[in-house]
Amino acid sequence: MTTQTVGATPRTPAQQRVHEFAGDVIGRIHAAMVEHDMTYAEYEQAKQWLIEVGESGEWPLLLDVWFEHVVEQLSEKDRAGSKGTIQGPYYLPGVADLPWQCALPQRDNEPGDVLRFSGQVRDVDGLPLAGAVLDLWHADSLGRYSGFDPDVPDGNLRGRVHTTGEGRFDIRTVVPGPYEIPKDGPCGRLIAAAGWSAWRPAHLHLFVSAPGYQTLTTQLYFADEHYLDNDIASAVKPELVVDLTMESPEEGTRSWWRTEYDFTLDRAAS
Ligand code: MBD
Ligand code: FE
Repeated sequence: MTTQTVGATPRTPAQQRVHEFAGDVIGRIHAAMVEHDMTYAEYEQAKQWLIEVGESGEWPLLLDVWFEHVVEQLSEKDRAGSKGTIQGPYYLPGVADLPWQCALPQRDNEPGDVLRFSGQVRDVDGLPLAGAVLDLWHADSLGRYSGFDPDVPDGNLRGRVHTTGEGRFDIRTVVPGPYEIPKDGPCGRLIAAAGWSAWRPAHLHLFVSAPGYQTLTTQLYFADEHYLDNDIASAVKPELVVDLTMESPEEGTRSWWRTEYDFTLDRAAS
């Protein structure tokens, strides 16, 4: 792309980085338009689609589905602790504070199988961490997030779990369902127009934090589930896929799924 400096003033280093990145992005879009011989009708359609992405509020969805994984993978090289992955668009702050052994807020008769999720937070040397918090959020068994789906009560399946002095937690929730990008918005229309899969595999979202340590942003997925190999958000890593085992210790009691996962955190940069 041809660009001009403003007058004869040399660019500052910050301007230079914007110039190089934004200029490169614009130039690559030009190249795609040329390579695919874009028509004027297609240009008008693309323009209208982009306007609708904004009007519908789907920019966070679009960016986190198609772009966040790239910057997340670039950020990985600075860390030695547990694998992370993208945050996605559905985190909400200010949820219920919960003790180390707890049930996430849920409806009476919350649909889905019961899931017990336990483990420990440690540093990279294996030392248990005091004061660790798991900020957890996930979709219900039908793939719907509280705070974003009007059929799910606020705060459902979200909580800040305060671990024991040795970083332990034991959380009862339900197994989430896979998530489908909404069909009625511009992202869904693009997916349908291109013939792509609109699904993310079922997952739990977590921020794992402790004083003096880098907060880990991650997700856990379930072995043998659908869409692990074609996540539309490209956010699955093999280290994040956990096994579920069925437990039902007493005759006549309802059984549940169990998974265990230990998190290791990197020290904060001092
Ligand atoms: C999700 O639930 C999600 O986690 C991401 C990354 C994108 C869209 C929906
Ligand atoms: Fe999600």
